[in-house]
Amino acid sequence: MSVLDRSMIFAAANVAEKAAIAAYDWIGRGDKEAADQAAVDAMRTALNNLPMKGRIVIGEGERDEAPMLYIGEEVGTGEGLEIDIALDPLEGTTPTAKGMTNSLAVLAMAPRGGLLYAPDTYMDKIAVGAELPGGVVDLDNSIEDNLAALARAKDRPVSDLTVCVLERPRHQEIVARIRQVGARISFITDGDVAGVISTTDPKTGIDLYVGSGGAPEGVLAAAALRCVGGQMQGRLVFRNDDERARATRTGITDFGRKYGLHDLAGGEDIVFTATGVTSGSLVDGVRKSGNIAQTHTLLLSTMEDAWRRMRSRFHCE
Ligand code: VTB
Repeated sequence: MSVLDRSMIFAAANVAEKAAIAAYDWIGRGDKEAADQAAVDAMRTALNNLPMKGRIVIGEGERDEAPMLYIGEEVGTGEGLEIDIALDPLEGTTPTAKGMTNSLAVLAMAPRGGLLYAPDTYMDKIAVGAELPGGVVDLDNSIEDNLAALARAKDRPVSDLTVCVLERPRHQEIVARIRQVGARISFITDGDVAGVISTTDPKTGIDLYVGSGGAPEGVLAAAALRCVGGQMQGRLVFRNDDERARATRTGITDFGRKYGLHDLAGGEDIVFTATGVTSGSLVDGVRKSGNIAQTHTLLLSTMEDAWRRMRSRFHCE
């Protein structure tokens, strides 16, 4: 029996849509802080209109550094279900500011306790799509072994596999090793939520996601994979004591823990929505003409066995 009902899927989508429309005004204007702030304000206003006892578990940061949508902030009208919310009002502030592709307004919801309360640190991640044998890849195996196992499971040569990797100097070694065994790499400049999800969508051609990105983005991606199938593992990466202290504050005691998909997003009912700000592999960006805005949103949930994309039109002020 579901605790969440389907109206929650559309309610969540509406929150992401509002954030994306607000960020639209800042596309290509070189000001990523302003773009983020616009999305944050709009998302918070929309969340506060929802009939729920909402609590942010993945947000803009800790209370002392994020005036709005901080981790632990309560949102919603205060009536109704206790809901945990993971959000990234603007996943891809840089691509938005630079007028580049692949930026999203993202939101996941689950009844209380359904999403990992993760610190704002890095996370090593690995993910593959659905319909593969359980444990086909593993964070503790070498990239060479993971690619060989994935190639066997997909009955294709390693040279035919494509790995999505965030383009960062820290990934130099793994990139060299992927090239050494002959697989293709599809780099992304930002946006590893979309990168992870792309492994589950055959039209992207992505077979594997690897590398380290934000832990909050890891929880959001896991929420999406719970809805559409796929496998993911993550392990927090700590660069200093401040980051270890952040983890302690979120209740983490085992710093070396390998999180599986259900550890990251364990809720029985999960809703995930992402609206395009600029166009990308998952969804199209916002279009605006006069006072009409059009949005394109991915709506996923564990309550439905479907990939749903929705186009909406809004009258703006
Ligand atoms: C990723 C990516 C984000 O941060 O998590 C990345 O998904 C990790 O941080 O879109 P670095 O940029 O420090 O490598 C983003 O690029 C921005 O939040």
